[in-house]
This record gives sequence, C-alpha cells and structure tokens, in this order.
Amino acid sequence: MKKDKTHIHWYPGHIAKAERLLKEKLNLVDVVIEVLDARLPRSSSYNDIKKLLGDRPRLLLLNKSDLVIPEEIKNWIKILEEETGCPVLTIDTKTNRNFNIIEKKVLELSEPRIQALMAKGLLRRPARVVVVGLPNVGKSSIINKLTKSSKTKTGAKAGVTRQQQWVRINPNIDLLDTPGIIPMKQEDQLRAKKLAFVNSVSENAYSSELVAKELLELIIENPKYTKVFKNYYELSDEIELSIENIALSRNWLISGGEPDIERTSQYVLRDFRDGKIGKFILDNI
Ligand SMILES: Nc1nc2c(ncn2[C@@H]2O[C@H](COP(=O)(O)OP(=O)(O)OP(=O)(O)O)[C@@H](O)[C@H]2O)c(=O)[nH]1
Ligand SMILES: [Mg+2]
Repeated sequence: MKKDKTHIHWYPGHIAKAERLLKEKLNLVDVVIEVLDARLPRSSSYNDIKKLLGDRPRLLLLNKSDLVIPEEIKNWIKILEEETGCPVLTIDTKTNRNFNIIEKKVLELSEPRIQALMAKGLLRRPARVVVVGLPNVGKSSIINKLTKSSKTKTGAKAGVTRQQQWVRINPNIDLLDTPGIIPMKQEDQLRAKKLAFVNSVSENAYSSELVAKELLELIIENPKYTKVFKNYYELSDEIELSIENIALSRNWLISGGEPDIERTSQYVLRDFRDGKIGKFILDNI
C-alpha cells in the first residue's frame, strides 16, 4: 500500500502503549520535568499532562533557547507560568544556561511531598524526578548534563531512547536516567506540522517537500521572519520566498536547469533546524 505522505499520521496503537509507559514512569516520581522546544512553547507541550500527573508538581524547561530570541521567549515564560501555575525556565544544553537553577527548583517543588511523607513518620528520602517530553526536544541531552555523564544516548533523530535506572544527581535528588516519551496524538494538523518543522515527528511520517513548503508558508505570515529567511538565501524583497526561488538562488538544480525541489527542501529544513537561518518562535501568543 502506498503511504499517504500529504498528512502527518499518528498511530493509535503506538499512542496507547506510549501513554501506558509514560504513566508507569510518572507514578514513580515526586516531580516531573517537562521539556519543551523553545521554538514551540505551546505546540510542544502535552495537553493531557495534568490528567496524567494528578497532584505531582511540574517544572517546565524551554530547551534549545539558543535557537530563539531572548526577548521573544521572555513573553512566553510569563504566559506559560500563568497558564500552568508551574515554574518555567529557559535553558539550552549547548551553553548550560540556567542549569544550576534546575536542581534548586526541583527541590522547592518536591519539598511539600517529602514533608508529607515525613509527617506520616517516614524518613526523609531524596526527591524522585523524571524528565518527559516529545521526541527530539532534548530530554537525553538534559539527563546527560544533570547526571554529568554521557551514558544516556543522544541522537539527532526522533525516538532514539530505550531502557532505566535511578541516578543520584545531588544528595537530595534521584533522577530516572531514561525519559518519559510523550506520545503525539494531536489531531491538529497545524500543530503536527510545527512539530515536523523542528523534527519532533519521525521522518518517515511525512515528505520533506511538503514540510519545507509548509514551513515557508508559516514563515511568510511573519514579515520579520520572512526577511530573515530572504537574507539568508539571498532573495531580494520583490522575489517570493519559495522552495523554487531558494533552489534557483542557491543553484540547487537538476539536469536541465530545473530547481531541485527535493534536495532544496531537505537543505531548508536542515538549515532551519540547525538554527543557521536565524532564530524563530513558531507559535503565536
Ligand atoms: N540547538 C540546540 N540543540 C539541542 C539542544 N539540546 C539538544 N539539542 C539537539 O537536539 C537533538 C535531540 O536531542 P536529544 O537529547 O537526543 O533529544 P531527546 O528528547 O532525548 O530525543 P528522543 O530520544 O529522540 O526522544 C540532538 O541533535 C541534540 O544535539 C539545545 O539546547 N540547543
Ligand atoms: Mg532521547
């Protein structure tokens, strides 16, 4: 059967299993660290997390903040804190920005739960923490930094992480060394597309040509971002921002001099994901 690659598909069987695995991990811990992609402060969050968490406190980390403009993400911190009632930090695993604050926040969030155990006559124990998030948001990179080792595999593709154990990252914090992977089941195609732009959707779920085209369609809605793209690909103001025009400008052609749409689409996605073109937040406030 030929795959329909014009829509991004979610697989219900996989989702049920992923939700069960996630729930098992969440049940083990006092505090949940939810990792978001700073380029998608809303679209990379998990709608159903409150239901899964019960009364467990949550810390939100906007990772990959090296790929966004600091003033733009500041607005989102306020919005997310108001909407969720959870503390929010912008971090990135490249410069370790704000990493020293993570443990402090986790201790603050876990303390009421530890106190409640002690009130029942139990001895103080380290807070138990798990890192959760969508594919490719940087969960493994964050766990590696927190455990200060490279035991946990990191990779550029969606869905690299498998198997688990506790790592004591501080005398008062035990971290699960494997993350909880949040399943993607959004029926919302715009959100699905945005996740594909940042590579949070497995690459065989869609065609790069379509995703790159739709990325440009979204960028064109924002004049400032359009300018950044045009500067990068050396397109003048009067030329439309399109895959064809980027191919022609860059001389990415197939025999006969036609624009090489497939290769150009892949290059545009790569340049965008690597932050080469510029810094972008793709959700609207
Ligand atoms: N620019 C940038 N890239 C990052 C950052 N953190 C992680 N990455 C990159 O993002 C990609 C995914 O990182 P991982 O740590 O493997 O992400 P993950 O959430 O564990 O991914 P899965 O295991 O596939 O679910 C890798 O190529 C990392 O190098 C960051 O702060 N900034
Ligand atoms: Mg991983």
